[in-house]
Amino acid sequence: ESSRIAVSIGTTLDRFIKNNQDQFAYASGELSQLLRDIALASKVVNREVNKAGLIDIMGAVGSQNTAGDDQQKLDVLANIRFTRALTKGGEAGALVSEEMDSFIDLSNDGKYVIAIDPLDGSSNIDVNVSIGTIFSVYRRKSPVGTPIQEEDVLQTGDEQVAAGYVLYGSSTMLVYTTGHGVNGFTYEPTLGEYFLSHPDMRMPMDGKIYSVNEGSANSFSEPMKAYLQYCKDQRYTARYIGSLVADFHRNMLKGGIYIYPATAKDPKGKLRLIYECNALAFVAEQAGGAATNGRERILSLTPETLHQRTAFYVGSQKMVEKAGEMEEAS
Ligand code: P6P
Repeated sequence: ESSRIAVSIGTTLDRFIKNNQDQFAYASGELSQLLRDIALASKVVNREVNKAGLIDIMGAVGSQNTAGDDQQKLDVLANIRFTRALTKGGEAGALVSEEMDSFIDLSNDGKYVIAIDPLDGSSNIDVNVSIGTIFSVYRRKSPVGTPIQEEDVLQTGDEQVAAGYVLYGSSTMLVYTTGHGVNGFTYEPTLGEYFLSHPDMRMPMDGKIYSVNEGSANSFSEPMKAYLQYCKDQRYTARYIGSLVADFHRNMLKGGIYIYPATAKDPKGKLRLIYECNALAFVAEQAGGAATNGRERILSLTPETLHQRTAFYVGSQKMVEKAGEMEEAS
């Protein structure tokens, strides 16, 4: 049972971080500063996301990222904002981002490696659907002051010291864990502060919501087709926003399972292990949920490459277990 940390509704994020600093790994203050730097960047991105329709930053910018997705201008802007905040903050020694082909060695004394998807679900920007930032924090393995090594950026999810997401939705929320449970903060833009609104978040052990893009169902594996049929036989509700952070957050609060399985188009799954699945898997497990690739625990997977993809089953423990049983039975 992870030790519950000091919480009181209405605490600001800054106060919360300060009150619980001794709970963080290596209680040295750097991780606290890192979390503040991430929160700061999210405030800047939030302002731009909320104005997306007003200033000419809509639509694709013409370039593509490693995933081959058209880079929407906000994608590029968000990457710049987070990269700049984390570089200036000085606590990050290296950055891995969906928007950058290789990792960036910041050549400083930063003890941490940040893996980030600065703006996930950006195809939803133009249609005003919620989008999100996903981040993951590791302690670098190689000595500070030496060049960043592959071992620093290809760590298993279990090595994370912090992870979380920002959801730019009807309200903007920052949800994160440092391995002592999960806490959610809601942003008050007129004050520029995040306030603790969801202390000690727990994902319901079971649920009745499944989030899958059934448009790809013809190419699902037999066990995946069987699980989908099981959900229908149980009269579960289908909810698929097409924005991972939004679907994940709803399941965190209401219970449910999000699945992006292997498909013909993405035989290894579409989502990225290092800066999407590991972060959300850490949050899910810390809230009592589960995350697998259908068979194995996400946080145990050893990454081989920076942008590698994985099938992703995440949500209420009993739902992920059931889907896994059907995989095993195949
Ligand atoms: P599909 C958005 O591009 C994203 O990375 C996730 O946010 C979302 O859940 C998924 O891909 C949607 O993919 O293939 O269902 O459109």
